[in-house]
Amino acid sequence: MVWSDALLTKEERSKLLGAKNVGATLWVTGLSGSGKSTIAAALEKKLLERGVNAYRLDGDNIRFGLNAGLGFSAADREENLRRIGEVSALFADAGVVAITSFISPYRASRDKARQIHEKRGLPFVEVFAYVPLEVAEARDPKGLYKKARAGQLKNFTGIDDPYEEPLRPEVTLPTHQLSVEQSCDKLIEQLYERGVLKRK
Ligand code: ADX
Repeated sequence: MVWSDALLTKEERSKLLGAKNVGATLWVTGLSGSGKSTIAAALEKKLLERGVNAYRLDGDNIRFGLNAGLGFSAADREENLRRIGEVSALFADAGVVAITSFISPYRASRDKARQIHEKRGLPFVEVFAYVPLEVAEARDPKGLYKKARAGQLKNFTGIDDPYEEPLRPEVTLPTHQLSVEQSCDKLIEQLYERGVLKRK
């Protein structure tokens, strides 16, 4: 099979769309309860309010649809993230700022998503939503840590399943020390630095 290229560059596409940005993916990774979805939702709103076309791909939501049927074994998580790597690259290629929020516990899966983007010249920003496990566990917004500790939920990330911390994330957000506002500001700054948002 042969890849079929568009007839325009991403700059030309952005110009024709009258966009204030070029497409990119912000890949937010972190433990359950680290604040990924909260930050993704807040950032999406802030970007849209500035007229930037942003769209969230959220782990919980995607598992209802595209990835319904996938569980939490290593193979299923890998497939979950493989698909999201591809889908986010399509969004980014379409000129959207895609914001993914998946635990994405394996370095190899995140690196693969990065490669897909870089191969196609699409900006990829790895964002580590960092909190110590104790903090995530104390937050326990869905009561899942409690279940995992009680042995009612197996293969729960951070308890009896691994989380491989990013080695060189472009942005680290210690969400127990930063407000949602401050986290969003850091991400917006990063988008300017990467040339995803244009300074006028
Ligand atoms: S990932 O590991 O494949 O990236 P994803 O982000 O899609 O995970 O889904 C994580 C969400 O699924 C968690 O926020 C939690 O609500 C739910 N969940 C259910 N079972 C597990 C589990 N065993 N480990 C982690 N999350 C789980």
